[in-house]
Amino acid sequence: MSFREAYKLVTKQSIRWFPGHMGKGLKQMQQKLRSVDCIVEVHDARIPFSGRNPEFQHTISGGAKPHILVLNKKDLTDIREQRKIVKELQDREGIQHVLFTNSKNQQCNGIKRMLPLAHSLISNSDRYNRTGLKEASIMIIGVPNVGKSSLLNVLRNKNLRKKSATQVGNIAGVTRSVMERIKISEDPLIYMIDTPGILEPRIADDEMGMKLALVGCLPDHLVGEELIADYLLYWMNKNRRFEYVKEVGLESATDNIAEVLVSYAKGLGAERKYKNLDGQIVNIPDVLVAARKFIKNFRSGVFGGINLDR
Ligand SMILES: Nc1nc2c(ncn2[C@@H]2O[C@H](COP(=O)(O)OP(=O)(O)O)[C@@H](O)[C@H]2O)c(=O)[nH]1
Ligand SMILES: [Mg+2]
Repeated sequence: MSFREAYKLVTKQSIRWFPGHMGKGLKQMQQKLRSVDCIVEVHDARIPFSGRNPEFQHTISGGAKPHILVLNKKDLTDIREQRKIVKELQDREGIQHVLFTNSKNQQCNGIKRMLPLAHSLISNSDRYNRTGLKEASIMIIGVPNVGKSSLLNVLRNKNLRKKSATQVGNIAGVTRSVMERIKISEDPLIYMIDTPGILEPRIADDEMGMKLALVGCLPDHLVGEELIADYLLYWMNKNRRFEYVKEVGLESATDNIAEVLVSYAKGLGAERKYKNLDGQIVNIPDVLVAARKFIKNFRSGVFGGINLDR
């Protein structure tokens, strides 16, 4: 059986999403940058090599500030690849400090290491020593929905034992403006600034755009659930990940998303009413419900740990 080897979109419209608040957010971030001592860039660990906003590279980490790349949602990935990914990021992109985290787990090793690492990088940085400041600010940046606010909350709860302070949401784009500093450590005194997720205004690469969509960095309804499901199917087939076949009630793998969704909808008992050409109302499989469930399975790890960049 052969499957698609590359993924091409008919129109790129679906992966273009740069609402006004993103441009505004980026400006606010640049303004606050002067008073920031360290940048924590959060990204989704399921796409370790793609989808980061190049704008961050140029305008934000461009100044010689300490930078930590946090690959969050590690609970949804194949953890055996962590070491290799860290090495590749170091070798290929010169990123010195990479941590894997699961912001839903207070005991997570990466979370435990984050503040000590940030603090040691800050203490050794020029700016900090020059100004003689006794407090440090960390700005947390990244594309939408990668877990920036969740991380901030877990650090805050862990170190200061207070209730959550910054809003978390499973819809891309919950945090819309650059927030005030939030204290995350008393001694040493460290503040963190949450920011809205910011995407590249023009995602040129179809696959990169679809990977971002699949992990939830773009709103599903804008991209289209059936298109996201189709990309997921393409990716699983190409990588010989056939866990889905049984789940959707098929006998064997297929590269045809309609076949997958119709079979799945039937299995789920999902139907919708449809008026056929004779004007009769008939029940047909609800493929949208099936597409949503198919994507949800992937996102909750039902199809196993995943690295979309492999
Ligand atoms: N499985 C998993 N989900 C996470 C993790 N971190 C955040 N999330 C979820 O991802 C979604 C986006 O989180 P949020 O903190 O609002 O992301 P932000 O837009 O980057 O601030 C929420 O539904 C979180 O519950 C993680 O480490 N693992
Ligand atoms: Mg947020």
